[in-house]
Amino acid sequence: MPTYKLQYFNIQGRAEIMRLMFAEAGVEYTDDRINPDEWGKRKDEMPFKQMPVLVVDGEHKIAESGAIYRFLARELKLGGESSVQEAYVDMLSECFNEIFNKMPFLEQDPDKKKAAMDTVLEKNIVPTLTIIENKFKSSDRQFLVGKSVTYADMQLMQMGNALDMMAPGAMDQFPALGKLRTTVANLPKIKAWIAKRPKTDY
Ligand SMILES: N[C@@H](CCC(=O)N[C@@H](CS)C(=O)NCC(=O)O)C(=O)O
Repeated sequence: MPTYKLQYFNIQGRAEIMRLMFAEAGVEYTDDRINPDEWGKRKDEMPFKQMPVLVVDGEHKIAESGAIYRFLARELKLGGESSVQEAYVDMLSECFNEIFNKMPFLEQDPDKKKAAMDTVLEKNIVPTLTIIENKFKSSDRQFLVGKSVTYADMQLMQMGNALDMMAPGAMDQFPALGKLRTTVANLPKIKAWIAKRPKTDY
């Protein structure tokens, strides 16, 4: 079994999907949370001077969230059971990444933040989630793709949590996706991780 070290800040952010994947797979890893005060000194250790970074066997440093999700999905069997399922999971993952990347998390001015969030909601988030909600609602599946949980379901859960923070109530118009969030959060290993993980705002 390889060794894994996940490097990120002490927040959920882009790395929480990876932590959820390790939790669901029951695989050990080092959860290396880097203090912002140290970041200036540590930045140059990272392939693209950003995190998250996954270090495999102490020597392979993998950067870019999407690349890490896909790598871990293959390692931990959390990315679909056929090439076509893998492609669907990847497709949904890219949609959720795009939504995440468009949210104005770092905007400090509350009025500008709300205006930017309203625009992203109307132009991107609601249209995309409406398509996914309708497709999911008309299926008899418990998870977005296939018969078992994948990292796309975990991204949906995290994106829902981010939306609750950035646009309270916005997820209410997607009841089927809301039910899926609850299903994922109640998977026993995920539930146990959520209960014990470090408490951070996001
Ligand atoms: N495209 C990268 C973006 C990574 C990214 O923006 N990382 C941020 C934290 S979420 C970071 O390292 N910020 C510190 C910095 O840029 O100095 C990915 O998807 O992993």
